[in-house]
Amino acid sequence: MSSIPNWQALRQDFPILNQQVHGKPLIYLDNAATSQKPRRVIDALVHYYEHDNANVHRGIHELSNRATAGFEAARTRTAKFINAPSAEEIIFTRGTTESINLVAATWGAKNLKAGDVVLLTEMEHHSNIVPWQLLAQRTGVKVAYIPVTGDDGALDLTKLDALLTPQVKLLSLVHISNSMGVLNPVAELCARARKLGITTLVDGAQSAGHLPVDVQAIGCDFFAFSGHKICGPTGIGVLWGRQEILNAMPPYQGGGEMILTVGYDKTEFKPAPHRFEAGTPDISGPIGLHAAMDYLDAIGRENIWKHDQELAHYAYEKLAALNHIRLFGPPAGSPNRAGLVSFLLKDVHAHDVVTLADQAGVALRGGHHCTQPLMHKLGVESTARASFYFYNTKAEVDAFVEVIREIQKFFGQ
Ligand code: 7TS
Repeated sequence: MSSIPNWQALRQDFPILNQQVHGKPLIYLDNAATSQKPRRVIDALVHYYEHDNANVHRGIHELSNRATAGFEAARTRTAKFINAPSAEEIIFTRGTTESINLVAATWGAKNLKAGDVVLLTEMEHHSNIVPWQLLAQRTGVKVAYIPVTGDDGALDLTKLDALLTPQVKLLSLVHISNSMGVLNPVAELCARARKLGITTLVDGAQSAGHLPVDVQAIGCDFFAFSGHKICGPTGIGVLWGRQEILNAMPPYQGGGEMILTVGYDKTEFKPAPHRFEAGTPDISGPIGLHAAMDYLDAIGRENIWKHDQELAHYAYEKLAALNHIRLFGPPAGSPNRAGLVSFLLKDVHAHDVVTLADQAGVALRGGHHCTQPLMHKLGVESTARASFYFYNTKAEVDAFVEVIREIQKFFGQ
């Protein structure tokens, strides 16, 4: 394990953190929406455009060779980042959303028929609900949900036996919930699904950059995540899938890069991953992502996980000590609480909390967090959310809770 990092010193790697917002030092607690980028990632992007920019996989000139080498090295690095058996199983996408849409549009269209069931959980992000609903409209597939028990965000696994009918062909679930901050037992659930011949997809948008991820240990068939939430650039994401599954899937989009031969009537496609990467890809994205992965793994994701959890437990405890507050997700001290805290103040809209916090320099998120069905189930419209990353400090949590206390006073509480 990497030695314990100097968290305070790491903040210096993030130029953006060193600024004032509305006259107050910025406290950035919206990391579940997107993370900030260290200098090393910014430099990798600048270096690529200043020295190596060319199109990939086609030129036989020096710059094209360099761009291709950088692009493909990022694929190899990504495989290592999630312990995938082969770089050929790594497909670059725009993000988690596109990764899941790709599976629905290709694997789903080929393997699912009317009456089959896609099993999700009630805490999924819209990006792991809507693609399946769209597929359901086209094919007659049904979508079912593992229930959430309540405000603590736990999955009601007592319902699992009844839900795992022979019609279930896919289990697709979130690793860490972006609105509840709960870490789900994905390995256990994938193992149960596997025994029944059910294909599995794990949405790792909130987990990939926050804890060590090993897709072989999880035992899933697909794993999706976004570069921008793990210190990488926006516009680049990853879909990992087992090679034999990927190579049996039809293409996603058609065009250049993904073909072996094209005739006027017939086209032969490349194997994975290129079959799924039509057209000129985002080239700087994987190169920036490569730098981000190196950066995170030098810190050690096991260290990041401990740090994130510590901040979340600390924030939860401090918020729980306030009156007139409703907290979501596992209580402080639970090993499955990840690095974010969702909450509601009595009689204060989450958007007001976020607006007032912004005036104090604190960046939060308020809303349904793209988990509208879960919000409805819990009987709320929205929550306020503080989401942490390794560059956040206990002093920032103290300042954030103080701001929440001031907001309560403002509303006469
Ligand atoms: N899945 C989860 C669990 C997420 O948290 C998000 C984004 C996505 C999928 C989609 O990722 P994208 O990169 O394709 O957009 N979550 C959030 C959030 O919590 N606030 O803003 C985006």
